[in-house]
Amino acid sequence: MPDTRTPDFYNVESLLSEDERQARDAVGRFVDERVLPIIADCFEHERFPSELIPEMAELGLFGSTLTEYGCAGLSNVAYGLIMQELERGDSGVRSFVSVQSSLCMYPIHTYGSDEQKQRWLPEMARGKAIACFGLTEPDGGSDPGKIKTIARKSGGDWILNGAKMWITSGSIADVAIVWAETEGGLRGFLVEKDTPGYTTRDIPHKFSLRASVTSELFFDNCKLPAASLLPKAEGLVAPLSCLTQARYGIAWGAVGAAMACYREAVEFCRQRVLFGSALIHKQHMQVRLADMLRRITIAQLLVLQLGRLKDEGTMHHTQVSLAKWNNVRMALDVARESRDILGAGGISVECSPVRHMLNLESVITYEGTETIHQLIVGRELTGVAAF
Ligand code: TGC
Ligand code: FAD
Repeated sequence: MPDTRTPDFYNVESLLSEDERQARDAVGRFVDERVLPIIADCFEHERFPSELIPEMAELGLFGSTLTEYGCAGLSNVAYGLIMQELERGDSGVRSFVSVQSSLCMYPIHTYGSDEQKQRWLPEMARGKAIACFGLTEPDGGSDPGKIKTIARKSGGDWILNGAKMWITSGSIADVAIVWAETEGGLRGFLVEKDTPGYTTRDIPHKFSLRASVTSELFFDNCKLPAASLLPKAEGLVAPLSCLTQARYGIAWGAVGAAMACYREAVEFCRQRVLFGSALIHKQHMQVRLADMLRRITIAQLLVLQLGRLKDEGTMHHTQVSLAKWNNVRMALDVARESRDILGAGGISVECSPVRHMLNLESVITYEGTETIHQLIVGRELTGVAAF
């Protein structure tokens, strides 16, 4: 049985349904048996473990909250727990599933034509087709209302020009969901990988999310058929609605990364004897561990209530911003604290906190930086946009 519960200081377990526990524990087993044994090596050698894709598909992890087209139709709380377990393994693995599910299958399901749904969703649910989401551009990601990628109408086709940067799964994707300005406003397009004029280039030498593929995308006069346009996605609200789905999963995922770091720190403190006693006997160490537990407990309760609101259909995207901000900041602080508690050994790739800490530097930046989420909440409470 995987230990998917430690820490659980407020008995969050008692608030979960049997289905939710089962979904979490199935993914917990997968993470323990298949991800954790290889992930340090993947991180060290900058390799995404693509061999795990078929097993992730078998577990129903792609598009798991969607209905039909081979998707599992799980609750949002179950989805959150899945994200928690995946990120207990590594943010890069969670990121892959987030992008495939929340940023790519969700917009096809929500904004796509029947043909687009039939063409892509079953293949994506089976992990046979991989997708990426291109919104961020080289000149800045925080203000997607000002993107420069352009799609121009040419007869019945579209001609796409521009570039995207920092795109998860970019070079391994069979299809890219690309957001571009048109005469009629911002629209989304499905760009298949063999489209002439579409090229990708991986971004090397990352010190973060090393077990994840991150790429640039280039569009040089790409001719796209009319059927590549997502017909129901009009304006900035469409990509932002996808971000809400992914940010929701990240808020849960961050809890998993923090749980992993906390556990490693507690275990180390039990074993390490200094000045005549194990570190758990030191007052200052107990305060540090207690403080980690406090932060994790608050984050666990925050996402559970967020998930319940999402499942009842009353969640607002500004509530997701507060959770993404709080939980990723919490996880980054807990990872850094755990790294320090492990002493010199804590800088080794063999210990997970330093890997989680470095990964979380990306997580706190992508899907809206911490500042952007603070400003989103600030706008909600004052009515004044201060971006
Ligand atoms: P704004 O006026 O706020 O919004 C325009 C319209 O959209 C609505 N809206 C949202 N709807 C759903 N979800 C959200 N999160 C929404 N945010 C806004 C809004 O109500 C409005 O609707 P309507 O009907 O009134 O038109 O637009 P703005 O230009 O002022 O936007 C401001 C801001 C800063 C909040 C927005 O631009 C923003 O969120 N920027 C951050 C960009 C970002 O997060 N990029 C992420 C790229 S993808 C990524 O990082 C993937 S990493 C994946 C991985 O590996 O896991
Ligand atoms: P900028 O927008 O240039 O921001 C720079 C700094 O200015 C930040 O500190 C920011 O907080 C601050 N700032 C911005 N606006 C304000 C303001 N109004 N007031 C004060 N400070 C401000 N994007 C995708 O589209 N798809 C992906 O799959 C994807 N995957 C990613 C994977 C990784 C590993 C990483 C690191 C990023 C990924 N991104 C992806 C991009 C990510 O969404 C952007 O990095 C993020 O939105 C921030 O954009 P930026 O890096 O251009 O920073």
